[in-house]
Amino acid sequence: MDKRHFLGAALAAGSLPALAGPPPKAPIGPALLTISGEIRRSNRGALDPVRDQMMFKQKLSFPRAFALDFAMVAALPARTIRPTLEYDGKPHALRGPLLADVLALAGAQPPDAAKVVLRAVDGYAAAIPMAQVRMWKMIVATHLDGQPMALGGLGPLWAVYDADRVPEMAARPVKERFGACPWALYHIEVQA
Ligand SMILES: Nc1nc2c(c(=O)[nH]1)N[C@H]1C(S)=C(S)[C@@H](COP(=O)(O)O)O[C@H]1N2
Ligand SMILES: [Mo]
Repeated sequence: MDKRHFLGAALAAGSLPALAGPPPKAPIGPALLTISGEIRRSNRGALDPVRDQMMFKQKLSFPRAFALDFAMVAALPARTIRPTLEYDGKPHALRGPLLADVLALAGAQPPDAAKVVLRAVDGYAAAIPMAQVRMWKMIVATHLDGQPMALGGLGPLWAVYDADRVPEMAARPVKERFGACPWALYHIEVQA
């Protein structure tokens, strides 16, 4: 086996030191979040224009991706934030893993200058620099006030942050704080 083949095999098995741990598992439940782009681990192949209708219609394309079901997101260490939401002007508890940790599961540790495109099922998308993802400690929320969030509501996954605790955002009117926060998040593209 030459060096390149060895590296390929090691990557496929997830056995490089930086990617230590068991090889990536495919989701058991329906995939709720698909991560593509600059990732080093994958558990599914290329976008399939037949089976991946919505992603196809939204003009996504990838040679491979990392897909997560709800359990995979919920299994990551979670934190709780309490931002004031614009929909009722009241603070709410939002719980979920750090977005950066979700990306790390796909073997993505993008530099601060790289952008991630957070895409929602209604086509809303926000391109956010990783520096901001880290500074704002953005999470992928799985629960609102202790309950899972409906598809058709704000869920099942919502990329969100604690706007009240980020001074430059807390200074803005509440309606201008969440442009970077797609609810019904279902796809993340990690750009170079
Ligand atoms: N899925 C989804 N998330 C979204 C939006 C949207 O249209 N769809 N709008 C964004 C914007 S621009 C803001 S200011 C807040 C609130 O948007 P809304 O007032 O349209 O709900 O949610 C953000 N997240
Ligand atoms: Mo907005």
